Amino acid sequence: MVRIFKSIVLALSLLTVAATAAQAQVTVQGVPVEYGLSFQEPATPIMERAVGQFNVFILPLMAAVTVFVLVLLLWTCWAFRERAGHQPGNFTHNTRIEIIWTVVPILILVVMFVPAMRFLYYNENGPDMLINGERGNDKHAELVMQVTGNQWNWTYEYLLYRDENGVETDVSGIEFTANMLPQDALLADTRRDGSLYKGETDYHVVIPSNTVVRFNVTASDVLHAFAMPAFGMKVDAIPGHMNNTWALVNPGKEGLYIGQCSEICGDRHSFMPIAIDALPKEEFLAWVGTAKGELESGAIGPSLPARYDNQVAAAN
Ligand SMILES: [Cu+2]
Repeated sequence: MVRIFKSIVLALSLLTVAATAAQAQVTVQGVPVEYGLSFQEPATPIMERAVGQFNVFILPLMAAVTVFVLVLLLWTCWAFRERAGHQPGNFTHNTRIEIIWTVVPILILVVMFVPAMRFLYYNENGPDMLINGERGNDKHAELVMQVTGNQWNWTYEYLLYRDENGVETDVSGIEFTANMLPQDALLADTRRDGSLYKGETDYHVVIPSNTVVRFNVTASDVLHAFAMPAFGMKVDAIPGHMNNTWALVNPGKEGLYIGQCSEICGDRHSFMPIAIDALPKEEFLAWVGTAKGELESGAIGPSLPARYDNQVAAAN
């Protein structure tokens, strides 16, 4: 009886371990896919809005206008053809139709302008305004970091982490430069997804999910652009100038995100990817502790979050 009970306990604990390991595996959330026609799955409220307003609303509106004009043109060519005995008219103005073709496009532009301006304002001021459409649910940036574009890699410096309760965690000293991982190194590293060649970097940026993160973006040499498609984020990195943007990765969207420099910046422009791990706050804080220690003891960059090692453990 005791033996049966013991084996049940053992089986249950093994299941729990397996479940925890599976839970902590690295999910590649945002990455370009072959033959992908649409946007990546949005991971932030900004991208949700961008897709909702521009891909779902304005794109069909534009398509409808284009089809309408094309059909009108083809129909006119056919219905008023000379062969059917039509003669050109000799009038030059028609007040009613001129009013219609001025007012209707203006109305269409207004319909497009209002959500576009609201979106731009949100994109600029989101964290200080409202998130997820709920007033009174204001969230302020908890993590602030500086991103510097260089020919041809990115330098990340963690500046401040203060959580929603005002509790500060020391992130000073977390500064590193992330380079694209060469293919042989990528394939040799069992913790990583070998298909992410030209997307994976040696060191990852780690940010907490469900948290507003502010990115101050600049460049050290020429123009670059810091872009992460699934976040709806693309900011010019300009030498001598500080731009900023923000991201809030929705809960449930934790994982690895791949972006790239989006400004032609020189001959290795296409080899400066951006790899961001968005992880639950506890995992982010655990990584901060480890990374700080590593960098202070002279490492070039921080090791990957614990999730990557769990993944290896789960695979074995
Ligand atoms: Cu660049």
